[in-house]
Amino acid sequence: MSVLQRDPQDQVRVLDENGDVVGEVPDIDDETLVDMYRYMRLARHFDTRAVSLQRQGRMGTYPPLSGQEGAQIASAIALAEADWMVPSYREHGAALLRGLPLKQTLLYWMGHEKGNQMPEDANILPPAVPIASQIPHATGAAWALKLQEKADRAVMVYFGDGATSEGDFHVGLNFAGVFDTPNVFFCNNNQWAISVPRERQTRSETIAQKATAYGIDGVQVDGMDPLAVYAVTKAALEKAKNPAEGEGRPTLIEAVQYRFGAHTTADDPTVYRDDEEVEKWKAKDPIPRLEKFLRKTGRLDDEKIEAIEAEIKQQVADAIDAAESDPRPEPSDMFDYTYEERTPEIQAQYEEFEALREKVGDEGFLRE
Ligand SMILES: Cc1ncc(C[n+]2csc(CCOP(=O)(O)OP(=O)(O)O)c2C)c(N)n1
Ligand SMILES: [Mg+2]
Repeated sequence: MSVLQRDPQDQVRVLDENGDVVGEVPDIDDETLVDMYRYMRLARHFDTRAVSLQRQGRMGTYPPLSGQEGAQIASAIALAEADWMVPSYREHGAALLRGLPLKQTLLYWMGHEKGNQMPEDANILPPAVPIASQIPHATGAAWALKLQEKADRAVMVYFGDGATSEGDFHVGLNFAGVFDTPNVFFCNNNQWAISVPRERQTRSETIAQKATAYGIDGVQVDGMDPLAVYAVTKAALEKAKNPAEGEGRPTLIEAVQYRFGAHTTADDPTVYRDDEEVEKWKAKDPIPRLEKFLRKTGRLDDEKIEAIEAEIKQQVADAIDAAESDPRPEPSDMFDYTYEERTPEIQAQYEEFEALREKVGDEGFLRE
């Protein structure tokens, strides 16, 4: 029986907090398991360095992902090469697995238009900041695949718990249900939408249960348990592409997790949540959990971990060097990439901007 055939309240788990097996371990080879761990460590290290760059004034704003590595990496590993990923703004780890270099992610948050240019063969859309706007895009992309008779590819879209209160969430899921599109809707329920807690977001007991109203499958998974996330995502992707007789293609996954850090570097979470709550969730940290499992099962030891640590430090340092040695963008670049030709409004804004730039100079823009 598929891991998806269950009550939306019945959370899928595979590993407990000590890395002991409490569910069904998915079929996944040793190399991929170690890779999963390596990418999770890489995402955490990247995150720490990115926050520090912002604090040093070397980057604009940055949304941290620590705590969410299990959900991001394990779900992205489940994608097949031809599938598509539609991210929000926090999916730096997942995007890396899709082939978006860390340098690009850094450029994006450094305010460089180049950071929006996705590699052509990576099957990934650029980050979406307007909350939930990417959900109908993902449904549309999946519908297009179906119309082109390419529904052997799925589209997985990430969004947060807060996004489920937006109209776009309803539009995307309702359409997917009616048109039976090859979609996986992956909700990273990290308990907070900036300072708004999960219980102020919806009266529903779970987010997964919202799927029922759209006539699609909904499943809740422990989002800090990478093996459970992998199992659920893999099953949902397979069903999207190759449903059994009478099965619908789309699935809503609610990955229950926690963001350890601030919403973005512009936020101070200590004003709206207690340290105690943070500590409680830190005990569920996906990285030590997978590490314990891999050590206990003989797939990882001190020596391998040291090699991984050295490798990821170098990889992140190289990405930072590459991003910082890229020539600074032209300030007027921001007017150039939304439309093929500037609209009259954008042209007027551009002219006003250039006149001001002429008057105060680029240094003047940086003064408060
Ligand atoms: C349409 C829209 N409204 C408001 C905002 C401001 N905003 C940015 S992030 C955010 C919270 C989103 O929370 P959630 O969907 O849970 O995602 P998370 O940041 O927790 O990953 C809000 C309200 C926005 N970007 N877009
Ligand atoms: Mg959230």
